[in-house]
Amino acid sequence: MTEHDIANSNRPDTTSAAHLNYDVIIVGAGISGLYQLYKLRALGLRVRVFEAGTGVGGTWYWNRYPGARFDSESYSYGYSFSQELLDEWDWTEHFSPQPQTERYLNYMADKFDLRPDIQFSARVASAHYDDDDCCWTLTLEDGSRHSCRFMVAAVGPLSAPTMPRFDGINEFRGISHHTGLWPKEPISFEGKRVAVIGTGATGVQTIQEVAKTAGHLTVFQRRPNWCKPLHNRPIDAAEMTEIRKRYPEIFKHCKETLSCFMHTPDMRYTMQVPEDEREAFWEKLYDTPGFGFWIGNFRDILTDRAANDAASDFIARKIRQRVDDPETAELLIPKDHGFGTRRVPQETFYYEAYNQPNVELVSIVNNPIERITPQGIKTRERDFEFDIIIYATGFDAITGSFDRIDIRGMNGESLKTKWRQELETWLGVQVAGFPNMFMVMGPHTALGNIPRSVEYNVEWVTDLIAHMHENDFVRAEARPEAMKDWTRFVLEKAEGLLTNEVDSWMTGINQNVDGKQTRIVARFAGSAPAYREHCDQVAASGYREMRLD
Ligand code: NA7
Repeated sequence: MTEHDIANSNRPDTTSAAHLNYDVIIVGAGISGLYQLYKLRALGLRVRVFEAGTGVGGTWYWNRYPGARFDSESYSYGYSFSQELLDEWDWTEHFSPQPQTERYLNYMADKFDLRPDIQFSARVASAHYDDDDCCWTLTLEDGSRHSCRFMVAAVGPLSAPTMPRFDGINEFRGISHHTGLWPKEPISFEGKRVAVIGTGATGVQTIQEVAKTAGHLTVFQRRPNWCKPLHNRPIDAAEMTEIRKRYPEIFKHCKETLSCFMHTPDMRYTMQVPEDEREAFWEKLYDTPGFGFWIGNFRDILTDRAANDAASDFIARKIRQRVDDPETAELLIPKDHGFGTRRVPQETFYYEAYNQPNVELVSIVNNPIERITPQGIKTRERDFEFDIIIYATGFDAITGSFDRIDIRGMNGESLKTKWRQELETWLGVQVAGFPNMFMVMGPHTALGNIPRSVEYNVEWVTDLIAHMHENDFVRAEARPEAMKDWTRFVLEKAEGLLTNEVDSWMTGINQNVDGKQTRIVARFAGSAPAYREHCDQVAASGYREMRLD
């Protein structure tokens, strides 16, 4: 008998989960949580979802700010698992606006009758693991406790909104909201004095929309981002019929591309392509809908400095052409990082908005915001009065939504504390020391076109849980050495990327959150096919990188 066997022989019988409230608890009813529920219920398991919002949709429930929409082609973003769903749902725009996406996710939830297993307005405060019973107990903010064998954290990589740390935020007498906590009731900007703080992907979508009707819009910009045109357009019934026919081809293609988008890099090296040919290629990409200029560009624009400088220069020239006032144009051109090294916002007449008389750009680099006043915003140089302040200030990304739950594994170890010391995962799915906890879209996983990665992650976790169920296993934990190996592999795959040299949510930086000031490798930067291949091998080997008891 090994030490482990002896320890196990003294344990209570844990093979039955009958004394537990559920077999599996899923945290979050976004794209991941909904699909995870659907899959696990099909195994005949007792599954419960706890969702903080009052409805399904996750990101697409909370982010109902003006102008919110996909940056991925709608038909590459929807679920691919159900032919019926594909047959029944019509996308009406190439890049779906938030209200339609929220309707889509509600339609999916209703079609598969998922709601009875989802508890809404249920924010999970803590999740503690008990190794004697191989189970998790989750405590909700209302104090209720719920036990389960397995916990799936489907909490989203961008779902912990962060506010700036300005004094006086609560003293403002007008309306103010973070974009990620936008209210359901519509807000009119007609004739109003509006401020937007933040110019990331969210800020850009918000600004171009609010500029249409605001009496006066003031944009407070710390660092500009490199944006490219989205080129959205409606999809009519005939085009939708054509798209529907192409679904198998679209999903097959997404499966083969590096990050599951419909765009794939051009395998030429930038500086080896003659300048006129390069320019023509970039003109074409600039006119192409979606992320083409970022993801479908020459293979080396995110690794080779000269290539990146040339691509950046192309976009800078576009900004100068599109913005009338040369000083404003220069403020909108990033000087501290190259194109694509931060998430590229996609825009629709964003730059032209600054040509409107009702829109003003205020750079807060040398003129920082000092405080929020009851009337508006005070910068070092000026007092502004507003009716509405919009905080487009981003998220405590990737690990933030985990940090907000007091997750404790073996011996009461805190996941937050562990990750502050070193971000380690196994396949982005598990963490050694936290048995029976699985993550969908956790750190170190391949993010890319999110639903494509979600479907893979969910199916992989489902297969693992099914395998455990079939074999009467009650405890699954990644081996510590496997976690070290995976983490090392993730770091290796990120080597040489210019992205690593830049502060952004993608490198784990958030100046508004304590302890998030050091850059980390938060995502798996290798290809999605490589990620899947690795995970498939693990499963095919009978999960040898895990200890299954
Ligand atoms: P981002 O991309 O993190 O952008 C946040 C923006 O807010 C960015 O411009 C920040 O400036 C600005 N910010 C944050 N804190 C402050 C303070 N304290 N003062 C002034 N400005 C501030 O978040 P998004 O919501 O736009 O996008 C997140 C992702 O969600 C997006 O990439 C999509 O994948 C979906 P900074 O650049 O830090 O100088």
